[in-house]
Amino acid sequence: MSEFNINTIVKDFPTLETKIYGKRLIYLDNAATNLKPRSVINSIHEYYSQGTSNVHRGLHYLSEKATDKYEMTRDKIKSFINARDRKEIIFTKGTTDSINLVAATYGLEFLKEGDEILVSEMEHHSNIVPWQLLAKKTGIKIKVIPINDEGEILLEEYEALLNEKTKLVSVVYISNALGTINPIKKMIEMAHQKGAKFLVDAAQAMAHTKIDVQDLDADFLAFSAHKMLGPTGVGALYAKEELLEQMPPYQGGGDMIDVVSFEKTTFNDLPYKFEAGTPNISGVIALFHAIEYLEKIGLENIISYEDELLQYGTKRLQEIDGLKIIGIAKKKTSILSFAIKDIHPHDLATFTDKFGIAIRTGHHCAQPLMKRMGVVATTRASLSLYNTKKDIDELIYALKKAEEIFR
Ligand code: C6P
Repeated sequence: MSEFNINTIVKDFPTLETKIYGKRLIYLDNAATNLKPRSVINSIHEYYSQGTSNVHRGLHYLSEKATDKYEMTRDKIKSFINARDRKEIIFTKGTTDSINLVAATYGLEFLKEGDEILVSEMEHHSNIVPWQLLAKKTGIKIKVIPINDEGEILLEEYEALLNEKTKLVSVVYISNALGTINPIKKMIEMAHQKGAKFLVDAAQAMAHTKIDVQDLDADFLAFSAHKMLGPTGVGALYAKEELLEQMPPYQGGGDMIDVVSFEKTTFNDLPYKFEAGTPNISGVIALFHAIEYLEKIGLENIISYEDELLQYGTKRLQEIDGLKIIGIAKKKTSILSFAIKDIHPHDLATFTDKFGIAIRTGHHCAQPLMKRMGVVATTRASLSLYNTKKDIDELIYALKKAEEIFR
């Protein structure tokens, strides 16, 4: 097991040296996007200062070097999530793009009127709206798996919703607004028993839990680099090869073709069939370094450290009068979402900002979930491997001050 040394980890993230209103930055908005280690930042600088070139197109030195590095990330992801084959990794703009890819290709090709898709009540809008757009075009039905007051999926209700019309289940692994870790493996098994495919929204899961797509038997898995220490605007879709082979291309353009004529175009092999146009090359290369960093620290170390912080934060939040934690699932990670009686979340975030604290308030792109939990918005502190108990102490201090002032 690699060693977890918080003092050296903190030094790897230069943004933590930033002063906010003259104060130390306390970055607790990691579910929105997390900070980047120096190796990730340096790789982007290096690509643009020494290695700029397009991929898969040139035979010159720099193009071949860029292509090699770009393709190395595919191999890195393959081993990180234990995919069977590198062809099963498609680079996209991120989770949203990956889910839209599945809706626009698999969905349009294979789903028809009368078919049903199941999503849960705790989904991010990215895992609701693409299916609604698809439903408009195809006449499929979207059914919603309910959750309990703690923020856990009701498995009996899920079982009752599954039937021979269910063609796809699309559920979040870790909720961005509650922190709930869903029993995805079990849910996939249940969906497969009815012959339905399963898409996992792993946006919040990649840096907070170990993912093995073969063990899960996931059909599709979507994620974003920027929530796993990588850059924005890049991510990937994992899909089983047999599904990708059957799916039509997503977008048309350079790189995704084999032969083009005005009469007929044939398409490139996997994974390139789904990667039209010049991609986010520096972003993909930087993602390699993000995964390498996570591996260096060790996911198992990160998980146990974040759990310690979560337990500590959960306990300390109880000190605030009138505070209710939204999302108290038995299995949860790294997210502290809460509401404080008589204080609007936006007032709270504006106030804590002056202490150099970055937290997010609002509906977290999960409006149906907010409705289910009986709130319009929550305040969310989301944790990452470089946070400390001191960060939580300062948040509690600021919340206590807010309590004094707003009441
Ligand atoms: N959640 C948050 O503050 P993109 O924007 O494509 O990288 O990720 C979308 C997305 C999909 N699913 C889940 C579970 C997510 O958490 C997110 C992004 C951010 O919670 C921004 S709204």
